[in-house]
Amino acid sequence: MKERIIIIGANGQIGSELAMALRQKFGDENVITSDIRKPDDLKEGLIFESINVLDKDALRSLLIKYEPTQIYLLAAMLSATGEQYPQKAWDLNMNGLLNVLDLALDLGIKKIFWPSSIAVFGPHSPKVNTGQYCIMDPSSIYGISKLAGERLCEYYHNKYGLDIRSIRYPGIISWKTSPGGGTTDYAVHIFFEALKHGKYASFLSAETELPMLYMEDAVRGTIELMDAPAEKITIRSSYNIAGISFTPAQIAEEIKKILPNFEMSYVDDDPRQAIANSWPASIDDSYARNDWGWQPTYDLEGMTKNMIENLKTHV
Ligand code: AKB
Repeated sequence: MKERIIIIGANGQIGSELAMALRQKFGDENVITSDIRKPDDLKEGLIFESINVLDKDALRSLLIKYEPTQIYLLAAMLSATGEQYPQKAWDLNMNGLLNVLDLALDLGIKKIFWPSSIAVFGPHSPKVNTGQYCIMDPSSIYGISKLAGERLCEYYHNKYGLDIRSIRYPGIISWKTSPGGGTTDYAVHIFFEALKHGKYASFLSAETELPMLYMEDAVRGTIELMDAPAEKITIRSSYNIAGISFTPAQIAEEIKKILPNFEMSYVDDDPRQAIANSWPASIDDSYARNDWGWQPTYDLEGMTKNMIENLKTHV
C-alpha cells in the first residue's frame, strides 16, 4: 500500500528531522508537514499546512483533504515550559492527542506515532536502568500528561484496534534544529555556546546524569518502530529506549578534548534542576531491543565529535 504521512507539529526539534527522513523514504509528495506556524524557510515543492491541533474541525478537514495512512503527532509543550503554563501544557498535550485519536478512528486512519518521554518516571521510579514497568509517579505536568497519554494510546489500541506506536524519548541532541522548553536542552545549547563563545553556564548541576540520544539514532529508531511488523509490537503504551547517559561535567570534559579552551560553569537554583532530579539517570530498553531490534549507534565520544564537526561546517 502506498503510504501518505501527515506530521503534526513538524517545525519542532524532532519533527523537522523526521520530516526530512520520511520525505527521503516516501517522497516529498507523500509527506505533509503541519504546525501552528508556517516555517520561515519552506522549500519549494514541499507540502505544508498551518494547523492548530486543538482545532478539531480544522484538523478533520486537513485529514479529509489528504487522506493520510499514517499520522505523526509531535505537537507538545515540553517539561520546562509546561511548568510555566501547566493548564496550557495539559490542554495541548492531552486534547491534541485525544483529537487525533478520535479523528483517526472516525476517518479510518490506522497507524499513528505519538512520542512519550522519560518524564513519565518520577521520584519513586528506580534511578538506574529504569525499567519498562516500574513505579511511575511523574511530578511535572509534562510527565503527568505523557503518562496519561500512554494510557490513552494503549486503551485506543486495545479497545478500537488503532495501530499506535510510541517511544519514551530521552533528551534528543541535534545540530540542525534547536530544542525548545525542555529540561535536557542544555546538552544541545552547550555545543552552540562552546563554538560561539568558548564557554557555557549549565542550568543543571555538574553531577546530574540524564538519558540522552543523538538525533540520527532517534530518527532511525522511530522509523524502525513504525516499520516493524505489528505482531512484534508488544507494548502499546510506549517503549523505553536508551542511547547515552551522561552528566554536564562529563559532556564538558568530552568537548574539552576537541576544544581545549572550553570553560564550563554552573548556575544554581534553576527550576529545571528539580525536574531533572525526578528523572532517571539511565534506561533499560530491553523490550525495544527484543521486540523490534532497537540499537543505538552513538556513544558520548562519537556524538560529541559529530556535533562539533557539523556545527563547524554548517552553522
Ligand atoms: C524535555 O526535557 O522536556 C524533553 C524530554 C526529555 O521529553 N527533552
